[in-house]
Amino acid sequence: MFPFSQQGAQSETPTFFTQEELNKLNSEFETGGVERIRHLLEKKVKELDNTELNIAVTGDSGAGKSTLINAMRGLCSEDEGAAAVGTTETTMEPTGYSHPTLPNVRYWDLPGIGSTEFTAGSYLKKMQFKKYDFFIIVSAGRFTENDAKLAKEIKRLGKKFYFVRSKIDADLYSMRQQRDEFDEEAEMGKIRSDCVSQLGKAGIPDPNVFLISSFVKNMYDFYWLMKALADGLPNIKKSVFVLALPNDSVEVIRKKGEILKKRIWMLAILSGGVGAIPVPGLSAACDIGIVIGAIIYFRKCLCLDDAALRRLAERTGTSVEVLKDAVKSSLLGELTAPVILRLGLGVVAVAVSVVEAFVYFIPGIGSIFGAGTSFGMTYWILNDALKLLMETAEKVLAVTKRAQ
Ligand SMILES: Nc1nc2c(ncn2[C@@H]2O[C@H](COP(=O)(O)OP(=O)(O)OP(=O)(O)O)[C@@H](O)[C@H]2O)c(=O)[nH]1
Ligand SMILES: [Mg+2]
Repeated sequence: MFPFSQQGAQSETPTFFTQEELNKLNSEFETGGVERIRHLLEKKVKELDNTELNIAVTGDSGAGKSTLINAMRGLCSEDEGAAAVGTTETTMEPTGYSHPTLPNVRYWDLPGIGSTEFTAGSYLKKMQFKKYDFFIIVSAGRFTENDAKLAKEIKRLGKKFYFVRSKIDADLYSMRQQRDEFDEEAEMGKIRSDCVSQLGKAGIPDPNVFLISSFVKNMYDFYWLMKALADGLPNIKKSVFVLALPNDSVEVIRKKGEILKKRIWMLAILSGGVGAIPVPGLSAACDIGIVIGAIIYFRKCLCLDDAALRRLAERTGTSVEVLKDAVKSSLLGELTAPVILRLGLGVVAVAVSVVEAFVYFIPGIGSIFGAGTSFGMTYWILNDALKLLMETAEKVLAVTKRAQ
């Protein structure tokens, strides 16, 4: 078995590499050491940075498409850059909305097929179906014949689709008002089986229908929808999708942490060795540019960039300063050499166990991450930074939840 193997790793997405790439990494490392794998890692990091994700959201006018897009982007309809909600303007063109910090992730608001004269086939052609990674078909009530036809055509063209029954909060609320006794689970079950049977009659057997509220994301099927969307994507796209999720739960934050952690060893190799720049006070050189770049990227993915914090502060009626003060994190401010230096202080003491992640991949590589090496320095600084930022993200979540 090759040491760089998918099998040896602990989690479901052990690396960002295919088996073939892992084999190549191993043979290159065996023959030429770390210098030989550097270019392969550089290519992989670029690929991770450049991977695009395009998510199509379609459904009739008023179904809740724009609201869902905002919810997935972690925005409220009042936030700057949010998709307009509740407007009567219907554009016939797909409208793209970028993720607030990860511009390669785009959400496309498509006009409902019902508001066009097109057949499913010509509709999809007109909407440039090829560019989307998957489709979300939203309905605020019964799914229509059109929805089913569209789903069939999407499937025929080799893409995935997901049915979303929106505004479930409003439905349950009005039912609750009308009855003395109310069983939410049972009512949701009825709505679900009603959707399933309508779609079944229209030729979609056993569809999975997600009952969601874009306003109450911690209830109903919102989480399960996000999970299904993530699980339906191939390895790298899946990680991009998860990193683009809003930090609605500790679980999401931890999942993001796992994904970001897998980048660290690659960045450490890229930043170490020849060309590494010494940071005054650190025992070994490390490329401070790569370190700072990575921390900024971690902040963006963990919704800890200034714009995200400003939105949260506004929503909870506080200020960014108060929010930052409440979570007391040195990594939310300006990233200077002394701030980085503080992260590096524990390095010598802990570097002995630095091999943890690498033994699974390349035997022998652990030695280059040892105490006092530039690779080890970067590796530990970034590990520390990520750990701190994840703790900060969890604190921010707790503070904002308390304030809501
Ligand atoms: N209660 C509740 N209302 C929602 C939800 N999603 C959307 N709405 C409301 O439904 C109305 C229409 O939502 P939009 O997101 O604008 O719908 P749309 O599909 O983008 O509509 P068009 O742009 O006209 O095609 C707005 O008043 C939203 O506030 C939800 O999950 N729960
Ligand atoms: Mg809209």
